[in-house]
Amino acid sequence: MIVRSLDEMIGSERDVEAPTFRSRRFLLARDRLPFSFHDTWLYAGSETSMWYRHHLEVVYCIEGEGRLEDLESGEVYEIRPGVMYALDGHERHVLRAQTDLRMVCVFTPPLTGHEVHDDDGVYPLLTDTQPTTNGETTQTVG
Ligand code: 9YT
Repeated sequence: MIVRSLDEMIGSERDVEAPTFRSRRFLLARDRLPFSFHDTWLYAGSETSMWYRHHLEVVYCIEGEGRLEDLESGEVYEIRPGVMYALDGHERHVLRAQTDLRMVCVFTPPLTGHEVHDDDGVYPLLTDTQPTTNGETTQTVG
């Protein structure tokens, strides 16, 4: 069994900052589950374009307000606490945070924690199979 609290994430390697969000990764690939589990804050006024070509993601809003645009269908959805969306078709999308937006995210396959969005908002497909210089085990496979 794995039990972790948000306090343990803050300031650790599992606490990742990006230009438009901060994400605390409770579960990553190294935890050997088939998904990763994140508590993500998107900053008020920010706009994040994403396209998870290699991953499926489910997102559940627990605080804040924003708008989600599906860039393939053009549909726009209001995001508020209690709203979930699932990117079951690898849709390109943009998330606009009107206030700070707190989202619980599940990714499969799990993130390793070393992914960075490319210019299209894509995370590469990494696996934790080979040692790296910092003692982590990460390999790019896609
Ligand atoms: C809702 C959202 O931002 N999903 C994207 C991934 C997440 N921010 C993360 O942990 O990288």
